[in-house]
Amino acid sequence: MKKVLTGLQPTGVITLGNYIGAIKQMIKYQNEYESYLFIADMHAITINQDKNELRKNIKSLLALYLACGIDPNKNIIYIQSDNEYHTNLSWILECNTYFGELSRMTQFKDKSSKNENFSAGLFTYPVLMAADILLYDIDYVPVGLDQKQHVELARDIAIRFNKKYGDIFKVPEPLLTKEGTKIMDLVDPTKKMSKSSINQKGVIRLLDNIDDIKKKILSATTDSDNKIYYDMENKPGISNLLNIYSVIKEIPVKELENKFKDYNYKDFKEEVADAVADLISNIQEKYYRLINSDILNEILDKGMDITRKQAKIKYEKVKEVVGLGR
Ligand code: ATP
Ligand code: LTN
Repeated sequence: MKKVLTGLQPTGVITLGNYIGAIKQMIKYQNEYESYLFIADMHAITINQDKNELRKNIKSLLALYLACGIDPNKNIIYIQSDNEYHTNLSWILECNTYFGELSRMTQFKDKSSKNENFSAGLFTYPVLMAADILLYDIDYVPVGLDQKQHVELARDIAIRFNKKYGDIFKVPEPLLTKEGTKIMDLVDPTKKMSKSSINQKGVIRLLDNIDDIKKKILSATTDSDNKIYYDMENKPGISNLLNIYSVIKEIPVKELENKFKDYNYKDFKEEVADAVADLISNIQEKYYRLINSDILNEILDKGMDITRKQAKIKYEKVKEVVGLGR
């Protein structure tokens, strides 16, 4: 069976963008592929984290995975830092990655330009991501558009390593959905909706108050044309709302253009707001039932055991071909 893997960082409450770009895809794939879903806490500390917040976010992210519809019987779910082979392999891969390659990563350029004192971890972050993937012979990696370049780097690293040391790693492929590729900020629809965004009004988080969520959608930036059709370049606000509605309702954008052709913006936004509110209140109801339950630790223990065993085999193989140890 083909294998699929993705991870999200526990850097705050996840957004509608994360849900659509990563989690929703995994919900679909869990029925078709052997699925791995993890909490990328080692990636989270590439930028400064408050330790209590981080710990809280890790558990909260797990409960959100489940509340969104991730089935623990169909996914191997684990915390990245519970499995030391990720960072072990990452070091070996770093020694097979060029400084120039990492310098070209747009996320690094973006994030490092915002802060003078960025960590070395922020720079090597994509290599750890490659290790996350290459440890398990993964076929597909569902991500949003912002992570595509990192998955491509993982491919390059795998191909280069295989050339040098033999056929060790499976070469993974990124999986992107058309509509969900990039959900934009509601206030500035030319910018990605991001967990770490400062302006709260543009970002919908899965644990936001439902009335606030509706308000955010009703006041989303649009244009003065008052016609509803998809044109990301000239009508980014409306196109973004069409994308969101399309993914939630599973109706192609083309059909929606027809459905909404006689709507004004206010009525259209109300329909989008209701769809998002329905989805998220459902998730929240499940989340609050799960957050203090013992089942969370059981799931993580199981995921840790399974992935450690699998990762150890791959890591030992890598050590051997590289000539490390005895
Ligand atoms: P941060 O703001 O801390 O960088 P983020 O919101 O970008 O966080 P990540 O944890 O980096 O979230 O990403 C988790 C997953 O969600 C990744 O697969 C990423 O591609 C996807 N994703 C993030 N933002 C969006 C978005 N706006 N639209 C679609 N997918 C997204
Ligand atoms: N860098 C990713 C999270 C992440 C990931 C991965 C995604 C870490 N390792 C491996 C897919 C595969 C992010 O910030 N979204």
